[in-house]
Amino acid sequence: MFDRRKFLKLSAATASLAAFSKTALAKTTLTDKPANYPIVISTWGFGVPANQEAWKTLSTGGRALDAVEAGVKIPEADMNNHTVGRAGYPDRDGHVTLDACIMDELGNCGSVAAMEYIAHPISVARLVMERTPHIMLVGDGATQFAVEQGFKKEQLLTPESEKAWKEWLKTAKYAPVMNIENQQHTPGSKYNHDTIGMLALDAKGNISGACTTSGMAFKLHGRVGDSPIIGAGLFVDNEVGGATSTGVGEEVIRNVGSFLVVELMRRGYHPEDACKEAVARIIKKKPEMSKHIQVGFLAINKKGEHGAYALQRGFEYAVCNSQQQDLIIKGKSFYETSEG
Ligand code: SD4
Repeated sequence: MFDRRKFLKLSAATASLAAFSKTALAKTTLTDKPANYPIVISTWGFGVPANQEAWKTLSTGGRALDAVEAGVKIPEADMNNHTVGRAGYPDRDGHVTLDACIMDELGNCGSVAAMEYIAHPISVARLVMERTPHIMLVGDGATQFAVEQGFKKEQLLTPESEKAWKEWLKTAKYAPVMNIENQQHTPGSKYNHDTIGMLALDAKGNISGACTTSGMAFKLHGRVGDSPIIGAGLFVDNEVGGATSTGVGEEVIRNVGSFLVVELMRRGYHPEDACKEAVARIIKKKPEMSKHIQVGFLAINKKGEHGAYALQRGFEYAVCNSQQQDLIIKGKSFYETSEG
């Protein structure tokens, strides 16, 4: 909860931010509104079944950490989802490499990146957090750790993904051009969206988050995006709230996007305004590129207030609480007129 006196002191000290945050502050409710939790939110419409799975834990008094892990395992296992988990599209060499991270209310976190052959990277990330002194394992080391922990090693390249990859190879220039995927397939196209980022507040008001993806389709072998990077694709702070992102990870990493959103909320920004400012930073650094790529941020504060903002139209997020378990909210965007 906000301490009003501390908050005002902090606002005064951060003069440069204060001017910008005037509208944000006006929107932030500092009164004792009843808290809106438990609640779980996640990126994109396919977050609905993932949220509903998380809700089984949240609605029975379970921990947010367990909820988000169980929730994102739904799209990870979905054979029709080609951007998360086992049916994800491969990189340009035909390898399915998965990225995921998880973070709890105590600031513990775990992550795996560019991991092959394991269908549930989020669960491996959780075990990195709980059973090793490390935060991040990558590539073969991540796979080896997963196998040692009892995960099944399997070929993840499905016949459908292989077909899509071979189709892409017909026209792909085999050159390491940054974001070539996005030049060929517009933002929000079937190839390049649908990372799931999930944030939950449990009945105690504790927050956790999870983020999992197969990354940009047909990426360079070894490429890692924002999704497994704590602070970029996901960040939670139990004093403030949490944020997650989807879209072109390079631009999110460049701006340490999710950390930025949480820090803005710490200064009193409403979640939507914090996401909007993070999007503005991306545009400021890369104005031309920003017109042609998609990045979306999603955030929630400790009161359960949530919001999102994206570069392009078409971003949406799913919300689940005691009132409704299948709500989808359209995110606002900077380029309102683009095709999402
Ligand atoms: C990445 N952010 O690997 C992920 C991919 C994604 O919409 O979200 N695409 O950069």
